[in-house]
Amino acid sequence: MAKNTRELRNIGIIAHIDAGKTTVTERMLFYSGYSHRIGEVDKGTTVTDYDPEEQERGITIQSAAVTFPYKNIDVNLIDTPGHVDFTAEVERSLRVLDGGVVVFSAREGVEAQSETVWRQADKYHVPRIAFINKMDREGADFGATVDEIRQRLEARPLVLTLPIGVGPPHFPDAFRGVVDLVAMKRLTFSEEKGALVTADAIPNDLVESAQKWRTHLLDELSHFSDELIQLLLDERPVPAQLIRKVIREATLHDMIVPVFAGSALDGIGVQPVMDAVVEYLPSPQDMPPVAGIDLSEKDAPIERKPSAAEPFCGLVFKIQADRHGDLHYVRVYSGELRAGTRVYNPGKDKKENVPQLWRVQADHREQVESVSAGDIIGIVGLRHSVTGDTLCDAKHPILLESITFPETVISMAIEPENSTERKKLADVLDMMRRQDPTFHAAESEETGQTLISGMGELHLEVIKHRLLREYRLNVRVHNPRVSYRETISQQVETTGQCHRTMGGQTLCGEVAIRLEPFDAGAKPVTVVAACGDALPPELLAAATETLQQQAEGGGLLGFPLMKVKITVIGGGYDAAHPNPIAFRMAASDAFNKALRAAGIVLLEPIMRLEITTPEEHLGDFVADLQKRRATITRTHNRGRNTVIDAQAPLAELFGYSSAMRGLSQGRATCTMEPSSYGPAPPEVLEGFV
Ligand SMILES: Nc1nc2c(ncn2[C@@H]2O[C@H](COP(=O)(O)OP(=O)(O)OP(=O)(O)O)[C@@H](O)[C@H]2O)c(=O)[nH]1
Ligand SMILES: [Mg+2]
Repeated sequence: MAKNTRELRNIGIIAHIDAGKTTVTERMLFYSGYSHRIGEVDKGTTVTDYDPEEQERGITIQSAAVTFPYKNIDVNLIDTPGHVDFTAEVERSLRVLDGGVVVFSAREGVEAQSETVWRQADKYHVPRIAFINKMDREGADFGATVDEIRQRLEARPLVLTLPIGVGPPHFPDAFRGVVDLVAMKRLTFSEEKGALVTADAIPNDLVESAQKWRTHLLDELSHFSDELIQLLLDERPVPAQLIRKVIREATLHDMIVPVFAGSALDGIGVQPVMDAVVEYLPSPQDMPPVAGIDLSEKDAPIERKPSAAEPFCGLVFKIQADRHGDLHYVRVYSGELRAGTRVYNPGKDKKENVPQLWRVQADHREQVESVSAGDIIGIVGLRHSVTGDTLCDAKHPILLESITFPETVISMAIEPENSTERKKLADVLDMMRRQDPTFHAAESEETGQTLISGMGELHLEVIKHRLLREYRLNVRVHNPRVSYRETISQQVETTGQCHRTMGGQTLCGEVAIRLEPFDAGAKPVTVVAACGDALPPELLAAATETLQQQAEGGGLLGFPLMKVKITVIGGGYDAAHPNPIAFRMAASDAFNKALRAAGIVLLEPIMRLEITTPEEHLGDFVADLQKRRATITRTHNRGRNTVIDAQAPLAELFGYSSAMRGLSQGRATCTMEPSSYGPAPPEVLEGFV
């Protein structure tokens, strides 16, 4: 356990799919002494890709946490998936981590998904370092990748290790080591998988280029330190210690991105990245206080410093279910958390027991008694809390901002064979839903089918496999289709009434609402009140709660509503017998009338596509995209390839990967990610009404 939060790093490894995150993680675990055997993604033997589905596919699906010691520092590391269908794993990891290692493939450079994860890290202000991997591949280009980091990601890359050679071992000038531009030494990596680092003099033929890069490094750093400028002006030597101090400061403030070169597969250049994690990425104590709202003080803003002396608060960012029960991963922001105590979940207004704390090591865990501010821990035994919930000291309540996840875009119907299977299916889906906030499942009483929804074809395919193979359920699985949404075409105002006698009691109430298109809220449906003091608070609360529930129940076609706002603008009640039930009925009546009057707009998911193809296939791609109702936003050249940026409805993109391979004889690549929801063509709407 960490003795002091200065001696802790919480970092994530993020990147485009296949850039080498899991391989880098595996090397780090080996060099730190955490594992004694080195695993390979291609053999399904890595620590963090421990799930059979991951081992079979050779990709990471769920983020995995490991803690390893390195140079007296405890590193909590999360290896995230690169595939866009699992982007929620990246989002929630970045929300709770203090620093990131972004991996690039020197052959492919900055790819579409590299850009997405970079922007996610920007959103959470996560300081990061970059590792340009796969320098051993033919066609690897370190300089071009650094330029792309500068241009495409609008970052300020600062090269700290320079590759020596490029390409596979049998090449005459194979990639074989790096020049450390801070210490001005050559580093070579020998013994098992490069575990032994040797630093010696830079060979003569490299001195000139190393000097050039070093000068550039010092120039860049001089923007951040007067002391360094002075030494440069006086033409005095700049001590490595000062360079490291300035790099650290500038990295912590997100002003620069230190860049390293290497090949994780061959074990070259990874230890300098580990040193940089320790040296340049923030400890929890370097982080600003976490901000939340004080529920006991009329929602006033409040902060908690990353100190054990403060009252406890933390955020649940992930739930993993297995045979031992749910494991809730919590980032502790302040105070101390002890096993056997009680905490408060302010969002749900529930007390929770914390029976056990576990430090999670990929697929195995160790029990601990307590953890302090800055740490990441697993709790077994929470009953009410879900991902995004705050946990805190009941006497000092604070509510932290939750984590938002994207809307699902694709659905698939599944039918259990019989009622025993139906019950089993419901339990399994319930567990999957707890673990994965981007997975939804809803049972339709009419059809007896269960509709599951997720982020993409791969996401649903993995779920389908789990149901059939891991849980051995007897279910029939239909083909995937897109997830539609509904919105409204115009603003309307309606009044709903309730005049009834029930059990001898007269229920009287009237609620006036405005229903309008609204595209600014973080939530799909926003419900607010704007009727001054016209209604007593308990009646108003009854009306707004009903409206929220009604809206969540879906629109006229039964699809979830989005981009709408409902405002309670007035109402009337019997002052002698104010009755919330009457108000609920009146609100529901107003909502139904409004929905009918406002007109249906059916929305379909639109994807952002980036296709990289050799130029000669450009025409075929453009013609094919036009048939798919796509809008091409840009085409431009990158290296020898042409890149097409486009937007197209997901409904037209099923099986696109194989169509794309056909169009280019397997030479093009494509990434797609959900971008927005747009109006579906009239014939699709007609099919539903
Ligand atoms: N030549 C070469 N191959 C590498 C290197 N690093 C990783 N690979 C290979 O690239 C493939 C992907 O590596 P992973 O480590 O699984 O990549 P990842 O970023 O974790 O992938 P996802 O988790 O699926 O996004 C595997 O076949 C690795 O063996 C490298 O430095 N050089
Ligand atoms: Mg991986």
